[in-house]
Amino acid sequence: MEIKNRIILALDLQTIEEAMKVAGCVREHIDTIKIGYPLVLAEGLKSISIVKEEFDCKVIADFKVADIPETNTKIADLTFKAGADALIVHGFVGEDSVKACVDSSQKFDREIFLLTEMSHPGASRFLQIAAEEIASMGVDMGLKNYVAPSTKLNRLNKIRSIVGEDSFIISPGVGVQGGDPNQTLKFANAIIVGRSIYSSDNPEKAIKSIINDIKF
Ligand code: NUP
Repeated sequence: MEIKNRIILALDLQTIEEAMKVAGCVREHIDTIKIGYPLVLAEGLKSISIVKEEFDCKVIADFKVADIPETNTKIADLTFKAGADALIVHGFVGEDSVKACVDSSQKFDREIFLLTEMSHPGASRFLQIAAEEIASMGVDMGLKNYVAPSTKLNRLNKIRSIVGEDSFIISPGVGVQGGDPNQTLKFANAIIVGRSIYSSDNPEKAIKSIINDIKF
């Protein structure tokens, strides 16, 4: 996936009006928006097509899908039918559950991102232990897109070493959670940024300052 300025905007607002306002402020600088539960539970799945149509952007649905295969198929089918270009899927549920989402993505000619390890402190207790195996499972399944944390650079580096240089890693946790854009982009292909942009008084200034910080 090509991502302009290597920044994905996490649009975790809870009204479509606020979401459109923030995305409107930064529209020149991005072409990929991540939409997750906060906006979709508040405003519905139609948020995906509304954002896509207004900003002519790619949308990654961050639903961290983690159910049995049959339910995963339903979730993935509905998400792709709603217009999402890609879907974030948890790996810890195992190969059959992930494969259900892969099959759905292929049916709709879309993509999935495999979530290997998370960026928050609590993820160290359970998910970190399994993360390397989750990444290896993704490689065995032929997957090319991954999510790995910017807040734990050694872990991000480790995931990169498992999935290989030709895989595509997107990395959340930059900014408010403590991750550094430049350091993260040594190992990741793109960063995911939410609050540092949408909670700023001046979202455009905030994104420009991140872009200026990133050494291409
Ligand atoms: O490990 C993860 N950490 C994380 O923060 C996996 C995620 N998908 N996210 C998401 O990235 C999180 O739900 C939010 O949408 C975004 C980070 O937002 P912020 O911390 O920049 O506000």
